[in-house]
Amino acid sequence: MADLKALAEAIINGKRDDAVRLTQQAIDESVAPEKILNKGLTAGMDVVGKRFKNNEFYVPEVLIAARAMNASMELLEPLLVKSGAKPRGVVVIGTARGDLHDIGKNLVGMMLKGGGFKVVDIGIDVAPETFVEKAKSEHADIVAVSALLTTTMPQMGNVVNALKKACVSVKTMIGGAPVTQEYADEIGADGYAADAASAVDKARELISTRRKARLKRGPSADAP
Ligand code: B12
Repeated sequence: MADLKALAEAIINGKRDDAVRLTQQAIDESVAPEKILNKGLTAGMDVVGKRFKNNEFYVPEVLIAARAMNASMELLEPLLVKSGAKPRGVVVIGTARGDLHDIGKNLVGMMLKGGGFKVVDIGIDVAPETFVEKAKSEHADIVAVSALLTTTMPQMGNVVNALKKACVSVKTMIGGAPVTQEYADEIGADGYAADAASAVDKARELISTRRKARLKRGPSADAP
């Protein structure tokens, strides 16, 4: 019988082959793809996130877990699309203009994917206009920007301003080693998180605020 707890454990321990086998087994037994995602992959990645936050896991363990998660996702993704299951939200993520650092961004992207988000990674050295274009074309709920250099941090403010100027209704989230909550407040970003696990919590919080605001204003109030 399909064992989603064992699948979550396989993700936590980064056992890619076991994760793939258990995912396939659940699919073969007609377990709903959404259930496999939530009770297997996301449940596992949530534990990975908590351990990372508590310094029980480091970058390599997270990357290995994310690799197992990605392998399972490859089997699950077409079924999720077919079943019409909606992701928790769409996140467009990139590294600020002039900045080539992407290890942290990639980790955040992987954790968000594990957290049930559709993640559109637009790479490094991304111009504010590209963030705007992609936010529009992907119907993003959140635009996430990473910066590792003090010299590229102001580019995050440029992204926030460019989105406002283009009237794109989207939440913004920033992060990277030199970034702080104070800086996020200063540039008017909606959220900041210090690490990849907290980024998932923050993204969930932003999505829920966004949904509540939408309900208050009515369904057609803020189409992207
Ligand atoms: C690896 C590295 C590089 C690699 C990057 C490879 C790659 N593919 O990313 C290379 C060699 C290319 C590089 C180049 C440079 N680097 Co460099 N680099 C680093 C280093 C050692 C590690 C960064 C890293 O990957 N950390 C691990 C990840 C997991 O952590 P993280 O990025 O902080 O991400 C976490 C959080 O911040 C957060 N997060 C990250 N992004 C986001 C986004 C969102 C939305 C959210 C919510 C959260 C979030 O979650 C992540 C996971 O928990 C740091 C030193 C350090 N200890 O930070 C220097 C460092 C960042 N680099 C530095 C410098 C100066 C440079 C160069 C200018 C060097 C040079 N003279 O050429 C160039 C700049 C190139 C450019 N234009 O970007 C300085 C920056 C100083 C400053 N304050 O501005 C640092 C701090 C080193 C130092 N002490 O001087 N670098």
